[in-house]
Amino acid sequence: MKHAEAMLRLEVLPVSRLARLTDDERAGVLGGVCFSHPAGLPGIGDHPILSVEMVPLTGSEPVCEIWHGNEALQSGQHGPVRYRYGDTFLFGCLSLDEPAAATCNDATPLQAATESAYRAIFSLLDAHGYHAILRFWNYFPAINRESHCMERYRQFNIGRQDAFLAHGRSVVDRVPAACALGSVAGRLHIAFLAARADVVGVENPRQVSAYHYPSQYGPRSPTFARASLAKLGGRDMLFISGTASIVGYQTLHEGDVAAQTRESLSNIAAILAEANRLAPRAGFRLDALAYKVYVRHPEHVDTVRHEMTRFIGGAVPSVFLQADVCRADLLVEIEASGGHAIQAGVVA
Ligand code: 3EB
Repeated sequence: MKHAEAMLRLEVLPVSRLARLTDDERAGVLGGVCFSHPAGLPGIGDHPILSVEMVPLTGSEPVCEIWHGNEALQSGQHGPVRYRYGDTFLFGCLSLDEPAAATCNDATPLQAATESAYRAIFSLLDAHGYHAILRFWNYFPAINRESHCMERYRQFNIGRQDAFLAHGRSVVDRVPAACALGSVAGRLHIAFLAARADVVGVENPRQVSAYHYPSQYGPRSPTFARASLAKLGGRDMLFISGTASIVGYQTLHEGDVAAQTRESLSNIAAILAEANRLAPRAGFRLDALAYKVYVRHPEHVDTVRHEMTRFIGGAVPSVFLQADVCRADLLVEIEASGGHAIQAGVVA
């Protein structure tokens, strides 16, 4: 098979190491996301590296998640989207301001920015034939705040879904994995990883699919799958969406961060079991994933880390960040990926 050898490697490193990558290492970088507040990070060449205003909760330095490929890579720009790609993978990112205010009858600034961001991404991916989206990462400030008559996360969901519909994409079943978190400040930031590969959505039997959430959570349901499972020349990769203490469609364990952490991990375990059922040879394991953990209150980080280590049965590569989670009653959200190489310079 032509692309049988295509590989991804996730490297977690402090931002100071980013500037010290060798030329060879740089050439192999697809892109990545750095988390720091205040913002202001060194880029590397024209690579799509997103800079998100979030405070890392481990170590004293801003932290970056860098995706490396093993193919010959090129960079490009499509409207506001910066991207880098090889034969198999494409990583891209963009940061948009929210345009001037609107009335309650118009698209809100965040909704409009979200829709135009997703339209730009879909037009890039359609033009270049990267038909499988492995993962979206969505970050914007004040996610739980009400403005223009609606919570901002709900505004985001309308803009996102409208872009899917405008590009003739399904908003149920065949949707990508994602997360949506509240940053400290700044613009709407979106990063994504796409591929020329077969990808299927994975749902969690313990949870109602997010795209079927009832309207009490907003006029449009969120457009994401619980995970994306990608088949890449015999190698399977799994991208697990942000996962929280939700069973059915309701939040459980309000006010109890330890119980919320355990419930989130039970959900991840259920998604993993579902992925292993769909890809029996993959053998995904909880203790072989890379995790990113969003904690609403910094003082909860030790509790969350302790519960994770206990549940998983040992320390695992994890990035801990302070972030607002998209329901006001959620204290923690955990995402994970596996099946690719993992190199963690910063391990919790
Ligand atoms: C949830 O399960 C928690 O809107 O893209 C998790 C992952 C959540 C992705 C998104 C939201 C999103 O509903 C929140």
